[in-house]
Amino acid sequence: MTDVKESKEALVALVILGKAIADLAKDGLDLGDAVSLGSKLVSDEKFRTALVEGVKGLDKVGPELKDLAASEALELLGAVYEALKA
Ligand SMILES: [Ca+2]
Ligand SMILES: [Ca+2]
Repeated sequence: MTDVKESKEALVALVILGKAIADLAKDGLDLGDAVSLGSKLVSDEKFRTALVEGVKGLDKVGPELKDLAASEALELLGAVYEALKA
């Protein structure tokens, strides 16, 4: 019996990272954006924690998704939606 904790954290981290990069890329990507992302990692604890949690336990994502129940799929979708909205 597994849950979807690690899958959820990994998905949320992807969404958060994607959003941050999309934001930086709005005016084109340059070296300054890499610096901005680095300083966001240092200064934004929530951002950093989300990414760290997303990477931790990545090995459990496969098994979690293997026996994904419908309710768990919904839970993942909900988490992605919340992360997109935030
Ligand atoms: Ca930019
Ligand atoms: Ca995790």
